[in-house]
Amino acid sequence: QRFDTLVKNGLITTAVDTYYADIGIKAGRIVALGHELGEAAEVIDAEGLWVLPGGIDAHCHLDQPLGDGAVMADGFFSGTRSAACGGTTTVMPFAAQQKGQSLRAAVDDYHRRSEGQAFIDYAFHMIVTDPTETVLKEELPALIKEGYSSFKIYMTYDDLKLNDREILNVLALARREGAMVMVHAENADCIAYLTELLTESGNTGPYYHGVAHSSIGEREASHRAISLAELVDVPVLIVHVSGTQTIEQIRWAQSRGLRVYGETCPQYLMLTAKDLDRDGFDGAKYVCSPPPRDPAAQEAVWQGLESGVFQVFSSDHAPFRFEDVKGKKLHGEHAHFEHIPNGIPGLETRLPILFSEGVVKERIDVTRFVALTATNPAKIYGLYPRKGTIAIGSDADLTLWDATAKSTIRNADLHHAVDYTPYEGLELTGRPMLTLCRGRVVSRAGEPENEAGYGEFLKCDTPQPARPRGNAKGF
Ligand code: DUC
Ligand code: ZN
Ligand code: ZN
Ligand code: ZN
Repeated sequence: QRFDTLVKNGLITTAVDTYYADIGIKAGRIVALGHELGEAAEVIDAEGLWVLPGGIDAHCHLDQPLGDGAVMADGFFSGTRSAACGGTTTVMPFAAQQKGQSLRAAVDDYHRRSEGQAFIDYAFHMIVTDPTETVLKEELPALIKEGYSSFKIYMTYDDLKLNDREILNVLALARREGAMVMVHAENADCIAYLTELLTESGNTGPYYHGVAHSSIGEREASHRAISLAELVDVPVLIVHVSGTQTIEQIRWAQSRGLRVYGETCPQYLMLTAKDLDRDGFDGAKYVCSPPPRDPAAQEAVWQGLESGVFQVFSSDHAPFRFEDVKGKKLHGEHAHFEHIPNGIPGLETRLPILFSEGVVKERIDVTRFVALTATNPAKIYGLYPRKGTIAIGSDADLTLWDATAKSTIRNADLHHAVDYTPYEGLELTGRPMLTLCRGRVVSRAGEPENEAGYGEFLKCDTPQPARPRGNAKGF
């Protein structure tokens, strides 16, 4: 037989096109696109369904060691299983260096944490918190060549942040070696100053987390990151952009021809500062950094998605349980907002929310949906064209959507290990009915159908924006 699997009669959608064709799969790869392709061992009828590239969640946190006693509820097993049920076929979590630790040790440790656990494929970003001589001269250049071609840096958090000189050093390194730098852009001193004022006046509930993490501090740090990257002449990506002011900075940079990229997340479309002010301690469920803002910010984020200011839409899944971590048992019933772990879950709900709220409600085109959730992250992080598109030679990572199916988000139906979802009760139209990773079914109608250990580690190539202009693979 010519194929292992044939996906027939579906409406294929890529970042640029929508067309009817059958997909022939052999040994986990797409080997034919067309009509009347021939015999297959297994035929999947996709009549009435949209066939999209499997999602790439290029920003999520799984089993990341943390300094402060908090633990992540999801490791690679539950995290990737949950992602698969939401139509995602590749995740990119972070191998985080602790200050004083070698970067190599952090990467090795992260391989131990992920080995044999994953349902779907995965690559690593690194987090660089301690850019010593050895890290800059030896470890980073070697690791980038070995397939870890992107890393995140922080401008805030005492145990993570780099100063401007350190940022310039790592940006220069990224330029020399061809890496993508992701920046958490918030001004640490602005946060510390506002936190002190709020604490003095007794304003320590979850709502004040959003006040302390001001959009002015986010905008200032974003502008600084853009300026430092311009000085060094290197591409940079601002992660988890929360709203209007940072979008203005990114748009300004892009209009000047700078290679500045932007990422946003479901929380900035669906939540506002009001959610942090919910009854009792429930606001803690919505604490993330940067925090959700206001309805005008939500509107600006939608506009940025459609107009191309944003290239990447990620979950920023940060799996902290409410009951024993989000401030309750860890720091008492009424923990200071400073002690509430920053981050919310979202691996499984990322694609369904953007599909329903974006595509079905006609705020973004379906081709833009594919670009934001699969194709662009693959290109920006060096996984394209193996991942992120439907083309001959690409991995058979596919997700088949019923664009009219109705459902309601219930945490009880999700497959992560977090004890809540910030989107409980949200009604959705459109859902992934069948998801394949390298030709193997990994989820069906929202339920997992694979085993831990199928997912492979992916080495990342040089990110496309970091390649010389005019290179054959283009962007
Ligand atoms: N940054 C992230 O990327 N995720 C969670 C919290 C944070 O500050
Ligand atoms: Zn961050
Ligand atoms: Zn994150
Ligand atoms: Zn289930």
